[in-house]
Amino acid sequence: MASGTALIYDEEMTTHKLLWSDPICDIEVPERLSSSYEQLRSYHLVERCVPVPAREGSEEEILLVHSLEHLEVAKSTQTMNEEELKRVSKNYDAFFFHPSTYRCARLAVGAALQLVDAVMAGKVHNGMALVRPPGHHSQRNAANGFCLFNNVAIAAEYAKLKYGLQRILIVDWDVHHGQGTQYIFEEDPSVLYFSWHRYEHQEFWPSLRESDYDAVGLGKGKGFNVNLPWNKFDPELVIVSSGYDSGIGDPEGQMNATPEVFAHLTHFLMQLANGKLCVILEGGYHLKSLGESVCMTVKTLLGDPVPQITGEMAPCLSAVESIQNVRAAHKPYWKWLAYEDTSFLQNLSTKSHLLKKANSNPSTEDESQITNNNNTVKVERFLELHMKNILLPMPPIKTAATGSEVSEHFFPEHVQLVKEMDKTEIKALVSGFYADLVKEETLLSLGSMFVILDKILKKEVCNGIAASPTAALSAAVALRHSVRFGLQRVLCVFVGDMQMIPNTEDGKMLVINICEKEQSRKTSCKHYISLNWKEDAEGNDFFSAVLGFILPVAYSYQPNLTVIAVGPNRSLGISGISLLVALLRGLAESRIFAVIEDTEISLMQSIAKALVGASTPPFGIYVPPTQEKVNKIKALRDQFQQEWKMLQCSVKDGI
Ligand code: Q9C
Ligand code: ZN
Repeated sequence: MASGTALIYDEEMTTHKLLWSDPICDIEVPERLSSSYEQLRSYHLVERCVPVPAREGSEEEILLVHSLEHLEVAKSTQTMNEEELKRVSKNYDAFFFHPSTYRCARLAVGAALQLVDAVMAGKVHNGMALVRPPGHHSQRNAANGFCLFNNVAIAAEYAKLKYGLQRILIVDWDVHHGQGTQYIFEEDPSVLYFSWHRYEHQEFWPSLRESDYDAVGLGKGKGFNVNLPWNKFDPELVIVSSGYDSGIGDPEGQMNATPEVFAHLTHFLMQLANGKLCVILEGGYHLKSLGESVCMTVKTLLGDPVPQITGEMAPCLSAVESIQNVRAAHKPYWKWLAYEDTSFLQNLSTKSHLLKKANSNPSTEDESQITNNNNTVKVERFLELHMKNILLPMPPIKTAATGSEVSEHFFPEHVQLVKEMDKTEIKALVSGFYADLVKEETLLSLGSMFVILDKILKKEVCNGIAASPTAALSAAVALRHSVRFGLQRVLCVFVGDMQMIPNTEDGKMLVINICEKEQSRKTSCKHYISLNWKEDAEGNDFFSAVLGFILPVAYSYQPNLTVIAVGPNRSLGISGISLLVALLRGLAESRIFAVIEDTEISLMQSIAKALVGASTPPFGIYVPPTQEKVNKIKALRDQFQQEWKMLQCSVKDGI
């Protein structure tokens, strides 16, 4: 299996630059590339990546997407003087030519194709290409928004042609809508284009009607132009139009995404297409913010722990409204959305943007605007302090496991086997809590549990896995031990029959119990949630519960540690549990302790794989959940969305 992360950078792409004064274009500077690369170097990320050289994209490759005329115009600018360059540039919205622009744009295209080749040939798992000029605004016959050739679109066409792919997902998280990419694939059902972008009801550039949620694609491509993640299209390759202009301090996007947000976006996408992920740079104009965000992306691609997102975990009304609109618009095309309550669309008479204009409150507006054009110094200070908190001390990447039951080869590399504790030590540790429940013969297994848990708590390892003859007891002891150690919030996911539910009253634990049988215990407490779930025969409807309920609750809670316990009579298959573990790595700085009932030993290997960050196996054809299950999730959501606010993003029917 492929491993490693490719990094493509070629200094030559810094030669493209603005020769005259133009206040719209002057943010797209060469330093965007060079300083991002420097930042990667300073975090020692460059040396951890596989260097892949850029190359020139051929004319033939460019013509996969662009017209001959466009190519010829671009080519002709190589020998032009400044006056002529200025004149040609004026023909486009927000673009500038330099004599080296054509060469750089061909390198940018070639870099994207080199990345696709490295990933598809299995040389690496994933990778990132730092390129200029960017691509996603560029159209068949026009340069636009700093873009000459559409690097990502060409990469997708190339992958289809060269590798016979039939399903490619393009995710565009640049702050601007990639209208160029939308136009190119509008009628093509083999490429799903997902973009999220600042829109401001068409006020925000490129200010197009067709950037709205109701642009769902044309003809055969209907349903394949989306603004909503997780449609479960089961792509074979994921290409990211990776703009960082929604980042904090960005003069163009004027939004406030902190660098770790990009770690989470990357982490989500790494679960698709068996991890085949190509990240290609688009926008991002605050040099420091851009550099940090690029580093966060590359670190995540390398499999490092995912940093915690800070701040209030609650969506604003306007965000919820946008998400609901996209769901409604796509309902005819995606089975997943078939249970939507579209009446919501009409109910939107409240139109949050109108409300906001009517009673705009200056004080809160000030607060949300930590940044604007003239306090880039503040942003720099903020980032310096903030990133120090996030990156130091360097969290360990290792996974710990006990070696008693299994041989070393059983686990993927990077798993560290630990020694057990002796009985007296254990006895000392458990005395004081649950001591009466702990029998002599279970002491030993608690011992290995403690060794691993301690390593996690002391941050010697990132996560760990232990087998236990009584997983429920081990988990309960582990929870108590963690809280005693001083952790404020421990998320605990129980799968299977768990006799022993710890006391959650102090609010320092949140238990989500996934079990087959209906629980008698009433779930009135917000820190104990029972999710009654039995996977369907193919075992791939659990996705909806994970994304529609478990993750939003977990992200709202912001745990410091996640404990996952798998007991006997589990109602989930291996792939469901692996998916759960892989996605839970997005929380608690990836700190996870997994304890598995020793009758379920066949799970150990795949859970260990998910813990070290190896990609999850593909899920096969997606099966939408039954109406009964949808209702189940809906009921839980209604019950808990006031407490766990991220549930509001998936509120109303369906997922
Ligand atoms: N007031 C990329 O991020 N800005 N392109 C126009 C008009 C153009 C952005 C502002 C922004 C182009 C790749
Ligand atoms: Zn942009």
